[in-house]
Amino acid sequence: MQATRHPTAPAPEPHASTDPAQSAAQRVVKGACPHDCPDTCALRVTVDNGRVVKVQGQPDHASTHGALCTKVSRYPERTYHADRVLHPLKRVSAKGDTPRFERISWQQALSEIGGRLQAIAARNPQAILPYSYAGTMGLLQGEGMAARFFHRLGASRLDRTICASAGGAGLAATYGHKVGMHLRFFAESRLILLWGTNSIASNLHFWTFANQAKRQGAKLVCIDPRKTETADKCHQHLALLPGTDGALALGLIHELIAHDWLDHDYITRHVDGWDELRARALAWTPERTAEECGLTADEVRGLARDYATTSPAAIRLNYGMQRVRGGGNAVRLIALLPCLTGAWRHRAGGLLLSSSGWYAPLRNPTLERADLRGGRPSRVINMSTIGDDLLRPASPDFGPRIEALIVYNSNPVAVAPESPKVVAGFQRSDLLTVVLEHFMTDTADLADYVLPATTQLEHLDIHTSYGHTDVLINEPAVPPLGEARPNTQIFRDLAAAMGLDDPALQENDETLLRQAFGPAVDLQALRSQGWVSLPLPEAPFAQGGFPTASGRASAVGADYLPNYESRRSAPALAARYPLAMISPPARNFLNSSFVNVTSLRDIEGEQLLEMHDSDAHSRGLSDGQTVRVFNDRGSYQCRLQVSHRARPGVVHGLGIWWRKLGLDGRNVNEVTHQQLTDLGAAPCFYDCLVEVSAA
Ligand SMILES: Nc1nc2c(c(=O)[nH]1)N[C@H]1C(S)=C(S)[C@@H](COP(=O)(O)OP(=O)(O)OC[C@H]3O[C@@H](n4cnc5c(=O)[nH]c(N)nc54)[C@H](O)[C@@H]3O)O[C@H]1N2
Ligand SMILES: Nc1nc2c(c(=O)[nH]1)N[C@H]1C(S)=C(S)[C@@H](COP(=O)(O)OP(=O)(O)OC[C@H]3O[C@@H](n4cnc5c(=O)[nH]c(N)nc54)[C@H](O)[C@@H]3O)O[C@H]1N2
Ligand SMILES: [Mo]
Repeated sequence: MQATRHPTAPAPEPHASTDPAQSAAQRVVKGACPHDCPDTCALRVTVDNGRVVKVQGQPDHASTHGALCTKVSRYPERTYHADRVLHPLKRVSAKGDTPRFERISWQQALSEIGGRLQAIAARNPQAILPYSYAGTMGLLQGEGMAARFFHRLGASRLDRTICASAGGAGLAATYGHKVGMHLRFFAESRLILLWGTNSIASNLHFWTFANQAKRQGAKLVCIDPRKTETADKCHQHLALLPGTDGALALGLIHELIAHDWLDHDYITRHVDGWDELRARALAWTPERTAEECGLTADEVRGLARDYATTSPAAIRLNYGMQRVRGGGNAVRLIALLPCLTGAWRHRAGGLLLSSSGWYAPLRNPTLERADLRGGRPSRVINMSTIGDDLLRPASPDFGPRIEALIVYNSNPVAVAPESPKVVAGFQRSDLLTVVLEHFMTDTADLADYVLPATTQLEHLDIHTSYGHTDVLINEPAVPPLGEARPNTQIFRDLAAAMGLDDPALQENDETLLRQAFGPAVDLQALRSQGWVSLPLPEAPFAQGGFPTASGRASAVGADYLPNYESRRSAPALAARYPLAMISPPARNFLNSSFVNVTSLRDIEGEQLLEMHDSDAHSRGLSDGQTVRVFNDRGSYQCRLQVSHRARPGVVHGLGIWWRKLGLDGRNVNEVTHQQLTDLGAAPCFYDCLVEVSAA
């Protein structure tokens, strides 16, 4: 299988265009949005006299469709921001104190860091830990060279669970991989369930297709505790309680059975474990389901009827619903719905949570060179429990204490759960922390060394997506600013400084680019058009053929698990902290990225807590007042917004602010916990009880 230019795609633009409307000094460069978002847009970057003046969406890339979100259209503002870190920095103040750094040369930075890492590695390389996530989703500037470096060192490995591993594991347990419907066929659906997704804020280019279906008469139903801007635009909004999605799915299955709305032929041929699931679902009457989910029995019945009797019916599931104890199983139960009704028979029916598994057969598994580890043992640290793990002493179970942390593409001090422990860990004076960054984030503030990294406009990369199925190229538009270097280069330089002489640690970005997919992607087509599409069937599971060992979808063991922290599972805790808190993305930030871009922060205003009028009233709180949000783990202050977007009993701490830009130097993760989900060992950000009082 080879990914090539789509046969119906327009003729490619030349590599650097010579649009007559542009001045002689202007060039247009093909890029890809690097951010952690399902849309992975194709970018058209305009460079004038060596400076990027405009970033736009490529008009002929199907899902980008010439449009960018507000954030990424401001990308030049981020790249040329006055606060960019453009030189290596070394800490000169103690870790609990106001952070102060001095500028040093690359040579000094590399030799000091290299020397300290060598000393630790000589005792036990597993005391060294990489910490990274999806600050860039590029295959090169992500783990491309970093993984080689850490494998060669024999460092601890990081389990990258912070976002999607519960849902990913749920999807893999059900379908065999992270695969689903094609984005474009949502436009032909007659019913779309937008389940745990605020598409208009965080998956805008999906919304275009949903909106097209809506204009052609489709019904749109939003299933989300919060009345989001997406819910405003759907025909119906079901505001269930956080973490009860698995119960809702079982209640729907109950109705499919009761009315015999099942596709028995599809189930017999393509589903394992149906009898067992059927028995479990029969206990979930509409009344019991409604009671668990905080809905009415008629809402449950109506949803089941709509879903079973409208064809084609599609589900856009997103990761918002799996950040709870039972998140993995909830994904399993929801992913089974289109198998029970046979919705998969149609190309506009089925489900999409992630499309990333479609790339797996084409990816070159050796890009990251796990062989460089050479059979040495590898301890695995879960990134979601970094708070606890940084504070853990050496022990036979745990292994060596973490002595060095190298952070890139992530801002754990702001985004990891239970910040009081994360901060205490990063403040350890005996911990060596090196942070590769664009800005002085909360994490960089606690570093020993900060190394200036390039942004997407300054480096080469190649991208996959978890919302569509194209491969994109990102050509550098301008040379690195100041003394910034690509992540790949920083790891090559560190390897050289440490005398690690394996040639794989010196391969350049062009070589890595060729290796990322090998012959499976036509690089010439990729570079001339900017993207290539994977050749995939339109209705992937019309005749079954799931990428499981048996080729059948699996219902074996899928069940509902209530939250760790809820009225039902923890009544004593709920008596003290009666409000369920979720902390979904703010529209104009991307996780904690863009919080320092003034024009975007001005739109968001300040850190907000949305609360229903009745909850505010019973606490004597009023709109606009400063409040303290707290539980046994910690507290933070923010501005109260009495809002119709909140249902009674649920509050929304919109994320993810830089701590230092919060009212009291803290953010929402001060109160979240480090317990892990049922599948995939992910954090439970939206499984969290709090109380709120006047500050
Ligand atoms: N603008 C913007 N876009 C983003 C991001 C961002 O921070 N800002 N983040 C990016 C990232 S990292 C990711 S992983 C993706 C997807 O990121 P997601 O976290 O899936 O983001 P949303 O699509 O906003 O979905 C969250 C929605 O789920 C709802 N929700 C919370 N708890 C529950 C629950 O228990 N059940 C149900 N049914 N719904 C629940 C929230 O109210 C919210 O509206 O988006 C990406 N896109
Ligand atoms: N309470 C709560 N917490 C959450 C969530 C939530 O919904 N609620 N969402 C969770 C989710 S879904 C996710 S994905 C995580 C996200 O957490 P992270 O992956 O840490 O994402 P960001 O906060 O955007 O931080 C990414 C950092 O990478 C840097 N960066 C970007 N590109 C590059 C590059 O090329 N080189 C280098 N060296 N650095 C780069 C950026 O400047 C930025 O500071 O947060 C999680 N935390
Ligand atoms: Mo995420």
